[in-house]
Parts: sequence; C-alpha cells; structure tokens
Amino acid sequence: MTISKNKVTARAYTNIALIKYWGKVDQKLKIPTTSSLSLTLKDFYTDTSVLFNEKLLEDKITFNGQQLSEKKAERIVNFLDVVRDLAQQNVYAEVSTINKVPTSAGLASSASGFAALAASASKAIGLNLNKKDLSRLARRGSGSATRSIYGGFVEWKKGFSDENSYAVPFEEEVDWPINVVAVMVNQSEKQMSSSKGMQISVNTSPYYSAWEKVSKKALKEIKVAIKNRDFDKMGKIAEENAMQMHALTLSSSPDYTYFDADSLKVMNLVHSLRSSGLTCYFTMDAGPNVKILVEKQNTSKLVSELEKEFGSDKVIVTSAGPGIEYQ
Ligand code: 2P0
Repeated sequence: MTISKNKVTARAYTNIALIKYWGKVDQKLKIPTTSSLSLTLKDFYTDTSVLFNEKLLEDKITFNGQQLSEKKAERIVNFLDVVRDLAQQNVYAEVSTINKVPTSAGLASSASGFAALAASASKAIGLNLNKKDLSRLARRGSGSATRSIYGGFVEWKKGFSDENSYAVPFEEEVDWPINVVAVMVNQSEKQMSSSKGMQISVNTSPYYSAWEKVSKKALKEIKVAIKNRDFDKMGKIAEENAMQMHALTLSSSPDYTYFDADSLKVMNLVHSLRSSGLTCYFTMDAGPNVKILVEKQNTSKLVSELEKEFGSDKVIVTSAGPGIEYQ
C-alpha cells in the first residue's frame, strides 16, 4: 500500500431517502435498525480533496475555504482515524471540502460529505476499496453516506455487522423522466442533529416497533413500484414513509420536530395540487426543507405554483444523479 504523493479529489452527490433510515442498533458502527432506499441527486454535491502528509503534526481541515475549529473538525478527524486504522498508517491529512449543499438544512450534506471524504481519503492513503467496501467505510462517517457511493436508486441493506451493512445499487441508470423539486423554506442550521434525534426516537417513541414493521413492508412495495414505473405508487409510499418517520419525532420524549410553518405550507400545497389533478408527492428529512417528487411533464406547472407562494430563489429542480466520481 502506497500513500499518494498527490492530493486525491472525489465528488459525491447527496441522496434523498424515499424509505428513510431513522435509528441505529449500533451507534459506533452506524448499523441501522431498518434498511432504506434513496435516489441520488444531480445538483447537490460535495468535492473533497485529501493529501496525507508526513510533515503534518495534526489534521488540517478546511470547509468552503475556511479552516474548521477543533470542535467542528472532530467528526472528520474521527473518520480519518478509521481510515488510518484500516490502512495501518499513522499520518495526518490535509482535507479541503467544497459543499454545494446547504449544510444542516435537511438536504443530507453529511451524505455527500462523508461519501466524498471516504472516497478521497481511502484512495489518498493507498487503500483500493471496491464499492461495497467504500460504502461500508462511508457508513462509519454518516449513515446516509452509505448510499451516496452509487447513483440512481440505491438500497442500504441494514445487515447486522460492519461486514454486512452496506448499500447496493437498485437502479443506477434511471431512464425515468422524474424530477425532485426542493423547496428551501429555511436554510438555518437545525436544532436537533439527526444522530441525536433518531436515537431519542429509538429509545422513547412508543411507535418505534411499528415503524420497523411498516418500513420493511414499504421498502418491498416501493421496489416493485419503481420497477413497474408506477409513479403514483412510488410517490404515495415515499410520502407516507416520510410522515411515519416524522411521527417518530413527534412521539419521542422529549418531543421534537423538523417541521416549521413553511414546511407545512408546502405539504398543504402539494395535497391541494394533487387533488386538483397535478400528481406530485412530498418527502422531508431532518430539516424544514421539503422535496417534491414529480414527473417531468408536470414539473413546470408545479414550479410555477411553488414560485407564486415561496419565490423563485427558494425552488430548485433536480433529478437523478451519479455515484462517486474522482477528478
Ligand atoms: C435518511 N436521514 O435516510 C434519513 C432520513 C434524515 C432523515 O440519514 O447519525 O446524517 O450520521 O448516521 O445519516 C440523516 O442522518 O445520521 C439521515 P448519522 P445521518 O436519509
């Protein structure tokens, strides 16, 4: 194994879960309680460059051009320790990250962030990981990053150990004209991190075992809907699964929520557009922004309705994106 003399740069795209991951059985290894399924998105991504350098006395981490404080860098340093352990190397790294994802606003910046870091750091240190092992490694940084190794529709098979919890492509090349419209109602950092929130739900929501049961069934059904190109079925299952996840936050002790007033406004608009014949479905993650699934032929109508209400700077249209890319 040889450490690269040049920096290695990788790009990873965020993904949006249609069947959500919300809880772990093992916090350190990030083994989830349930399997999940996502769509990797084209327009939100992270570029990360890594150079391991014998001369450094500590890891040096910059984010969008700014050096990170020790506290903010801690999660990245911990992840680099996992990479160093795996490679049996004891050398510090220079890491620079450029994010094209609003951080901590429920658009899974940790998914693209840790997937890009796993890819660039493992290659820079001389590990030649296949995609399965890269997915396992990305999982150690952030659960949702497990899925961002692949493009298109991706399933994270929960497994039960470090060896067998990883993502597999369900459909990498998506030849289905669908869009995801993100409505950025609020870009401020969230109060409750997903890592913390999901464990409160695991430990206290009386509905948690019901969640495990319904989400297993929904995963099976959405895979059939995707294969059959049944947009209505896919959207309905995804919207229900999102609401069931958010029911876990509301039913936790202490209770918490990622909804804000504008998130509810978007959801109400989706319901009313749907009853007037415009087929679209929403999903929402650990932040107030809402993502709407829509078939391409209906996108411009949906966008104009959203822009009327929220303004054009708040509405971003994207579609299926690729897996990890190296520069
Ligand atoms: C998901 N989310 O499946 C779910 C749905 C948010 C809502 O994965 O603790 O940042 O790092 O594994 O991956 C966000 O949680 O949490 C997430 P950790 P992560 O996309």
